[in-house]
Amino acid sequence: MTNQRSDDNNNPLLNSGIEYFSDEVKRSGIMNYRSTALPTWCPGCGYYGITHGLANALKNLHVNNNNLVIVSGIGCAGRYPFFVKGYGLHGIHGRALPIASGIKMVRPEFTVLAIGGDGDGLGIGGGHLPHAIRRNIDITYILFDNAIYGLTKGQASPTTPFGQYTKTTPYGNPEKPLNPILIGLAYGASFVAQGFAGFPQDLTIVFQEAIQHKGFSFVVVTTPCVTFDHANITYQRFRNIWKKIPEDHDKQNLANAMALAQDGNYYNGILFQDHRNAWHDVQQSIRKNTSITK
Ligand SMILES: Cc1ncc(C[n+]2csc(CCOP(=O)(O)OP(=O)(O)O)c2C)c(N)n1
Ligand code: SF4
Repeated sequence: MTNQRSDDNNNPLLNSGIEYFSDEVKRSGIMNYRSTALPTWCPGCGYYGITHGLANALKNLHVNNNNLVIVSGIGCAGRYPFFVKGYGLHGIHGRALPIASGIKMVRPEFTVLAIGGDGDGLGIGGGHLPHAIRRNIDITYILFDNAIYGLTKGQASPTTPFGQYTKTTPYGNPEKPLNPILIGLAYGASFVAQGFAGFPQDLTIVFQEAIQHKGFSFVVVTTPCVTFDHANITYQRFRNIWKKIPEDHDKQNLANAMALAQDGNYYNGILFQDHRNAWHDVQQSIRKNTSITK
């Protein structure tokens, strides 16, 4: 596999001689998980922080690039597979989860990540989330939650706060937003975590745990859309409101995780983890003709 993309020859920045990646980044080994394609995201977009956090996690886990598959839907977040050194599938809007599930079902040895924005994953693709979760298929789903439709230039999304002004809500959003963490917990995800794009080091830890978890891992990353949202998710507003998960929080206690998800705070880290059988374990037990165990 090569991390040189065929369209690199036409990339003006790469051909300009400007060093895009610092020596420190190059020495860190992180470039083994970054393609040479340069992101087309707006300068300052939270997606850069997520990219850094995830590349670091893949590096720390020594994930084999030849076994790495990133599946995305459509949106600014959907461009993600272009920037990772591994196999990538930029799919259709809202369909990252069924595609990723299918890949993992037939190639269980692959590390499969599904990526998508809040519109992709909770709007048009919202019907797929409960089914991927209830199958407990061993993939990691990272929801890039900027509470806006970025690619289509700033319409309200399923997580836009009540009252927020957007292109489609000129008098303020009249609808209540979804709470993705609570949804993940209520559907029964075996791993639910959250983080902030402005804290890439913390994201690395969460992503590592999510990828290592055997079963469906749901990671919600709150991330600023610096171009179309100047009021809600901004670095200035969000940097100081994140809280550490209380030390006495029991990750296996669903009711406590649900309480944290609804108390109005943002908690950085893993809220819930349940070590139950993943989809492939159940399949294996069926193949062995033994009874299905929970
Ligand atoms: C079937 C279909 N409907 C609508 C669109 C238009 N569309 C493209 S991206 C997008 C929203 C993306 O928002 P989000 O998933 O939040 O991702 P972001 O761009 O913010 O990363 C929409 C509505 C489309 N491409 N395909
Ligand atoms: S429009 Fe928003 S989400 Fe899309 S790249 Fe720009 S800042 Fe990021």
